[in-house]
Amino acid sequence: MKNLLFITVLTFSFLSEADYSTHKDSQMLIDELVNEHGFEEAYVIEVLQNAKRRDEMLRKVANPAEKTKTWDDYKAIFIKKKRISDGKKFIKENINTLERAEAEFGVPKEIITAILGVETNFGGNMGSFRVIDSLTTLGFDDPRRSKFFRNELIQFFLLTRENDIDILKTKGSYAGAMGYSQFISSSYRAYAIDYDGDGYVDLFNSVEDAIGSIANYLKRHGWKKEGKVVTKVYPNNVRKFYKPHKSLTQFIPLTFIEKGEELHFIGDDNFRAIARYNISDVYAMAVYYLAEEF
Ligand SMILES: [Ca+2]
Repeated sequence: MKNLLFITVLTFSFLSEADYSTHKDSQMLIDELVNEHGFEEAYVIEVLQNAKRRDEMLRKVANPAEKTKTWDDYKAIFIKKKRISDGKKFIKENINTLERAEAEFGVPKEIITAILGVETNFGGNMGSFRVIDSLTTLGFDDPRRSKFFRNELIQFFLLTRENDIDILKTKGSYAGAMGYSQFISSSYRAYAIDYDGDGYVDLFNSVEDAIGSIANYLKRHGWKKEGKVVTKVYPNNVRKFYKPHKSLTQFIPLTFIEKGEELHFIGDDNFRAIARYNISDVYAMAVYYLAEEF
């Protein structure tokens, strides 16, 4: 009897600690979902009760690969023989959809494919964390970006309602990015499109929807059809040696240390568009390098 009571108390304290419906900041979120978006209060509370705090997400979000790895290390992860051959295969298998997206949005099939390669290995790894756990953990307990993630949590409630997906079962990256193209909830709602014509936007099961959505995302973030991603330049008089194309509005000096050598580039509108996908220069550069391999 004594033991049983002990176990009960332990379980209770574990649950109450992990229960996001009673977190000090939860009432604000519940009020917003109920008053502004018309959710049932009991539903929101039940979802938050079922969300679990995962401390590893707090650690991961504080130390993303883009920040902790050198360019050489980062490049070695993404520019690999296997990923290059998988990408070439992907292009062959999806050539019609890729060419349709290229014609409609002006984004080359190689760039769309490279993003899919870097994000999920062409759908092979879409993330194994429950999105509800990521977004509650980061939204309530991340010291730096809780406001951003709490907004994503609201967007996730809306997305799951609109698309009729299970809020407790949906999986994604540690930061709540989902599907083939790893869209966070706000991007999913704003930029994902139906591209296989079934009338439903499905980044989890439709490669075609993912291809169209990536192209749409890049176009909406400034991709220029005839533009460049980067131009290699030499350190002195960068501006003098660089001949910008007509539509250039961005001029982003970039330096990458590659095997001990300093390389200089000017990033263009299209570099900026890729970097909007994942706010990081090394990410955009890896996508560019991988696309060049196709
Ligand atoms: Ca669809």
